[in-house]
Amino acid sequence: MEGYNLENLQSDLRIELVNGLTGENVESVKELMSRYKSDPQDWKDMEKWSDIKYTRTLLDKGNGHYNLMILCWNVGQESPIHNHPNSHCFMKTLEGVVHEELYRKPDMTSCQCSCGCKMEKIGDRDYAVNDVALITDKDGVHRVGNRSHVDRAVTLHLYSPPFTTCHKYDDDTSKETEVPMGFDQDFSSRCCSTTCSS
Ligand code: 2CO
Ligand code: FE2
Repeated sequence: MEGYNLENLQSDLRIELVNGLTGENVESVKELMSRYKSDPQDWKDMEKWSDIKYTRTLLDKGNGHYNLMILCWNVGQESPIHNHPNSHCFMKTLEGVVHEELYRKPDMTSCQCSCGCKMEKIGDRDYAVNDVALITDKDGVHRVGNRSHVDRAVTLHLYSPPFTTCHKYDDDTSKETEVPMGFDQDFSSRCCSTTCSS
């Protein structure tokens, strides 16, 4: 909607999630993320690009209830297969196209191979500008990446509740490893509306 910018979205998210995410407001958060139409002017100055891996820039700590962040995917960059422990992951494409591969969450007790079982892919799709995805560990675990050889991609993510580590999964053995989820930049102190206390 015209006139609805990233700051408006941030304020509405703070209000919607003032008491955190419940079964009741998952759809509302998704609708707010969809309502915002990507305008590079809103987020261009917060981009960070690396030749090594995609970068994570924190926008808002959501008063402890969620983390809102921008991820910058250079050409060909992708995540490992990973989960979002006990959290809802909302992802909106701001620029370019990101590809998601969805995998069944491994159940090591059902794997009969002593050296591990290959991860089982259960779906994949592209997310173009303004598309919004939602994933939880109940849906599976995923790999996200920018398959373009030419165009960069930028995505906006909301995780509620926030998490500081997740698990990554080896493609061939399904072996899981805990990994820290750090930030390359932190602009959360810019968040200064009356609805934000931290
Ligand atoms: N979960 C990954 C991260 O926060 C990005 S893939 O989309 O959820 O780094
Ligand atoms: Fe993810």
